Amino acid sequence: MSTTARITSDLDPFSAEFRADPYSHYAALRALGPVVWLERHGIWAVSHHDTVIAVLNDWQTFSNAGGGGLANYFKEKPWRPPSIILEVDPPEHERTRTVLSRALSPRTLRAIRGRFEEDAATFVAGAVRKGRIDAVPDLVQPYPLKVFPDSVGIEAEGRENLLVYGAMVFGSFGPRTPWYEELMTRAPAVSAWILDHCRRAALAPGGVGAMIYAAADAGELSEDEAAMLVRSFLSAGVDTTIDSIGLTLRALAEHPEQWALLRDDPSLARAAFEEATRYDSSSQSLFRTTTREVEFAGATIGRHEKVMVFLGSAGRDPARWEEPDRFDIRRRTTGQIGFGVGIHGCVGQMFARLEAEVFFQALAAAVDRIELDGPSALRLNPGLRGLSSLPLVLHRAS
Ligand code: OW7
Repeated sequence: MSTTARITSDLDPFSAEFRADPYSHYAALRALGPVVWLERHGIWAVSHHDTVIAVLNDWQTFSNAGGGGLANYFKEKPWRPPSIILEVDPPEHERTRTVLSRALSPRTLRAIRGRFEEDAATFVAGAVRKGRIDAVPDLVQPYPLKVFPDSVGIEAEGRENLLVYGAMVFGSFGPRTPWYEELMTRAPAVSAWILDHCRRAALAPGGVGAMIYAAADAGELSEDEAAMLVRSFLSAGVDTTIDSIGLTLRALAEHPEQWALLRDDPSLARAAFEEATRYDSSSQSLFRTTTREVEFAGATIGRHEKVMVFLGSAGRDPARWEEPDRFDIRRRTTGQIGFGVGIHGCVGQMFARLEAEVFFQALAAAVDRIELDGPSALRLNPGLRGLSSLPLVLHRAS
């Protein structure tokens, strides 16, 4: 018989207080222990850098087939057919992952970079001309919302559906709140638009979406699987990059000396984004579901239980990072896991890095100084951390 006393906490990672200042709550969680039972939701929390990595590397025990969010697909019906890359384990995962990795490979990125540069320069020029902006609607949202669907090969009309759908996908990672139920009243119409745009005929030739259908033509996927993988692009490709670019911009605006480093040496753009992904990742947490009872880091976790894994806490763990709460774009960020790690580590991370690198290089070339022009606001989605507002004044480079 096991006599392990479980460490419990009444912290609610989905509460407004927690989300407003997750980092102080992570410190409290880490102090309680590497594995803590969150009694409010009946789930386990893993918050230390080393144990987060251990969970993510043990896919046999900590499965993705139980769903990417709080909902337990071993016990509940999913809100949509599960993702065939995120919400599956090997061996099924291997084939779909291979196709998506190839579509998002360095060769694709080399072909796309020039268009990213043109679009970034255009959006940055517009924002600089305006000077006083809300950076979220004026700059941070429009750029990914153009370059990502352009790359996939989605028509220009109706792209706002991508934002609503993304909100649903990541909203579904959290609890069933009134906010979620209200959002989901739009699910039938928005899902129909999304699925329509996942069809072969809806995708422009030469795009990343068409590359998925080329894999179907080569016999690697069925036609339905190709549509489901395009759905994964449209689920995970837009909000994530909007939020991570927004949080990076805020970190730079709040640390003028770091902005000055980047402005004086735009080759630091990639490093700045990487450090921001450690410091304030748009993906703060994700879920695994146990396939069996397991002894893990001093706790006995039962079979088919949900484990909430805090990437955002791993990035601030003082056992791994020196002065973890300091934003320092010259830091060595090796070991940064804001994109996750292991077989489900973000398949689009090179794409996201390129988008961000090009964006911050364009900004560094055009802007001398960034002035905060009021408080920023977080957006209310339990599955992603990001901003709904970031008032700034951009002072142009002379
Ligand atoms: C998908 C955790 C990021 C995701 C998120 C949401 C949806 C999907 C993947 O990965 O549909 O594959």
